[in-house]
Amino acid sequence: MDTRTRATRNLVLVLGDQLDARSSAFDGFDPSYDRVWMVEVTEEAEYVWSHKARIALFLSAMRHFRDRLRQAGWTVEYRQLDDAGARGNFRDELTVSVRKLRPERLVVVEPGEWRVREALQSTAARLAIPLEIRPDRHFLCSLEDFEQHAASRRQLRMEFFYRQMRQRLGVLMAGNGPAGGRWNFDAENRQGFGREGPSTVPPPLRFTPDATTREVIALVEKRFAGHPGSLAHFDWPVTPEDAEAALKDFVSNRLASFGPYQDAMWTGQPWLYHSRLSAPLNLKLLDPRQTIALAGEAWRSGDAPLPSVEGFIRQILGWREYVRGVYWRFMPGYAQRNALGAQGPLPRLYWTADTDLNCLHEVVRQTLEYGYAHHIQRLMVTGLLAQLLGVAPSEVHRWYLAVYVDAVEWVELPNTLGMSQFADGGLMASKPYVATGKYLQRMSNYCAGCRYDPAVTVGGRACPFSTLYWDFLARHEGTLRNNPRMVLQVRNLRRLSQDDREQIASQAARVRDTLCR
Ligand code: FAD
Ligand code: DLZ
Ligand code: SF4
Repeated sequence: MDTRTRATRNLVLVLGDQLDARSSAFDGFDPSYDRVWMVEVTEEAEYVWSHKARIALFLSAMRHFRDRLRQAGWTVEYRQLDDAGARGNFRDELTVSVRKLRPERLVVVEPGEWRVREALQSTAARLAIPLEIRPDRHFLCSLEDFEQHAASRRQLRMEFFYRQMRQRLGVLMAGNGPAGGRWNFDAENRQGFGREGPSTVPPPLRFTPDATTREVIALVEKRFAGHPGSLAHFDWPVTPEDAEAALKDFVSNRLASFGPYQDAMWTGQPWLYHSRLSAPLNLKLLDPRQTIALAGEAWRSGDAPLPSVEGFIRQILGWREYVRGVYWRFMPGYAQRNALGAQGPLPRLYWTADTDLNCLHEVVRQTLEYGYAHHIQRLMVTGLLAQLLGVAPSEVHRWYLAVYVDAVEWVELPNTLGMSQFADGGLMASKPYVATGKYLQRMSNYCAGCRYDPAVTVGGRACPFSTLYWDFLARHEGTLRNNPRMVLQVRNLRRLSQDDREQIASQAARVRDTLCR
């Protein structure tokens, strides 16, 4: 760390997901009086057993950001994980720095995680130093605006929030109404690839590791050798320039087909028509405004059809902003929710991919290889199995926070606990996302390579998803029958004979035993 001790006015704390030189942290920054503080700490990699690629991405992007600030002549107090004397957590590093530098105050932008905000606030209080928390301008909806949106409603729904955001910001609008006359093109946007599979998909731009990234990769391989995942394919954007190039490449080459195939899955094709922009967005290397504007331009210039462009913008202007609002409105209690009372352990296969359920094997293998899976792989393969098995939501949450390169709690937790596990009882999703193996058969080629049959519910060939689906409905019938969006599914359950139900229950118990032992 820098050992100079001239008087410091503001010590500006920059966390690993706040790598934006235009952020409010730097409003009024005067390099003659103010310093930047960034620390690499093992606790953030170990608090959940993080994928090596997640650790490498954060550390590499942080080091690139540090170098950029230093090149601009700013003083950056930077702690590398491998420095002698590294303290390993935010509290101890901050304590040492405050005692050494004696700043007048600390400044930080709203952190991306409740736990981290608490740690900074309690440390500042203990050291009796003021901590100014500034709003995060990266997001299009401030926390106050979300509060206002939520306060006037009995029930929160993403769709209404999203429409309001489009109107407020004039995104894809034609006068007062939506461009194309519809707010939503979901009906067109749910296609599989059929038997032939996807035609040639333009591969995404790769970012070959530079010297800084290679150094970090070596450090992670050494320090976190026992952590899950591989670094062999590491090619993520780690600077704003990389991130912008990735955005342009996506908009030019894959956005046009994003809409129809956003829910489809195919063996050996991790990216398909997805953008891979979640990590650079979440690290704040990329601005959502620029992302939305470029996608909108592609529609206006005729380079991409409206359903694809709307489908993509909905994810960023809708879901991404909405989950952040939900997180901060309902934390810290949100993390404890468990509406369906699920208590089971997370099967070991989530860390190894060692399973004969082919869909699970493919998605977990891909996750370990790349630190990436697209939304439907997360929701309808790994998430669905955990929900049908009745795994404790807190365990599912810890896994998702650990294994994806884009994982920061404000976005991961509502997606996992709410959307995927229905543990918030319907705040995020109006019904549990549950399906039999037939859904996966329609949307992927996974079942073609599997020893199980999605059409079979009991017996040796029964697809565990199909067995567990009916078992889930039966176990939660009392709760689900009151949900208007589950009427059909509960009605179908009631068509099963008592004998069918008993066979399903005992097969489900065997599946649970096998997967969770
Ligand atoms: P694309 O499919 O190209 O989508 C474009 C962008 O939209 C993404 O980059 C992302 O910024 C945004 N987006 C899409 N869906 C969502 C969503 N549901 N919530 C918020 N933003 C969204 N996303 C994360 O960024 N971090 C997480 O830790 C995370 N955890 C998830 C856990 C579960 C259980 C589920 C079901 C989803 C999770 N998501 C998470 C949302 C989504 O799966 C990822 O954003 C997406 O797969 C990232 O890949 P992409 O950039 O290629 O996205
Ligand atoms: C995820 C992560 C990792 C692996 N390492 C660091 C780190 O060394 N230093 C840091 O400032 N942040 C890291 N992060 C991100 C944090 O876990 C957390 O998500 C953010 O601090 C929230 O704003
Ligand atoms: Fe997955 Fe069932 Fe299909 Fe096998 S048959 S891939 S377990 S959905």
